[in-house]
Amino acid sequence: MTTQSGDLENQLAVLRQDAQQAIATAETLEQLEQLRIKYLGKKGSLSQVLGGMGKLDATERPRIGALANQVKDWLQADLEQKRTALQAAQIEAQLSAESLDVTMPGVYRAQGHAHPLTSTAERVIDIFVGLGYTIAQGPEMETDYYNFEALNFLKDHPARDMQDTLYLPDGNLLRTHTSTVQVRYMEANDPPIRIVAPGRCYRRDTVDATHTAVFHQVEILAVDEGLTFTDLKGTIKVFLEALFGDVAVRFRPSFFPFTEPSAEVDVQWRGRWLEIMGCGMVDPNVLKAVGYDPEVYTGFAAGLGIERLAMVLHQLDDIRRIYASDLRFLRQF
Ligand code: 2NM
Repeated sequence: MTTQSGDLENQLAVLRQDAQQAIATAETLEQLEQLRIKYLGKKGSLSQVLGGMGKLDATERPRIGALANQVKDWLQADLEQKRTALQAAQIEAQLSAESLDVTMPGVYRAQGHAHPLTSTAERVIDIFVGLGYTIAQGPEMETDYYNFEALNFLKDHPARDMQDTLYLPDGNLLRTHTSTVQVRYMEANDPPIRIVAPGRCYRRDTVDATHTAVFHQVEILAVDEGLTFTDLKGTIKVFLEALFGDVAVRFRPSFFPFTEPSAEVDVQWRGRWLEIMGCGMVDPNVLKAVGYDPEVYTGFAAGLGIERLAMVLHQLDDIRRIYASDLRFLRQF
């Protein structure tokens, strides 16, 4: 061994030790890359040591060359191992930084929902919309004509009494039913028609467990050639079964100024007969008033009170709860 080769061997040993130490303590992938460049790069330490090989005896070169390659392989292996370890640590750190504590209590957000009156009205409306009916609406302030006259109420009908109807100072009134909407719709449209008219109504009632001055109705109306009481009964049966499931339904003769014949409809619900709606064949006088020929067209109509229906469906005993805005009550729906 010459002095020069021994010197190179020494340099390689020192380089290896320095490099291995530095690689072992590198903390980031960037630092590791800097070390690769420093030791194994084109102008790195190993290249510099090998630069001295030119001065070696030809007999010594293979041995030193092989040793240098070995050092290079060791360092490359160390770099690779460290890179893998640092990458794993980086992923680990990222995962734990991004992890969610699924046991942490959530942020409470109050979740509102439809008022029982709204959801009850929507159930009724949806059933008729499903049967092909169109929703119709109209004003709450009405004239005597649309609320009574066109609907075949006689001039001295008790419903027109100041004690039953809320009149406005100008002679107009607050509608007592949504039949007003049906009259307006018939005036503006030719048969065949099928409409469902939901809306707020007013009556001059004393408030008690079953009455409020403001209440809500849904009324339906169909006018076409050849409609009969059988069509009315079938439609109501389909409607009530959609609402209550498989219930017994009965029709009792009744009277309304705007229908002839007229009937009250009862359902047997939780073992009792409950009056749930009114209905009838539209009176020819009503058809005449809107310009329909009663010799050509017949119609059927029905109406129900939403508050009353909500009370039946939810077993409420006092209509005033519906309007009390008591959250303890409303949250139950
Ligand atoms: C009811 C009961 C029976 C009704 C009648 C009409 C109209 F405009 F066609 F004449 N609309 N709604 C009617 C019929 C309403 O509610 C208890």
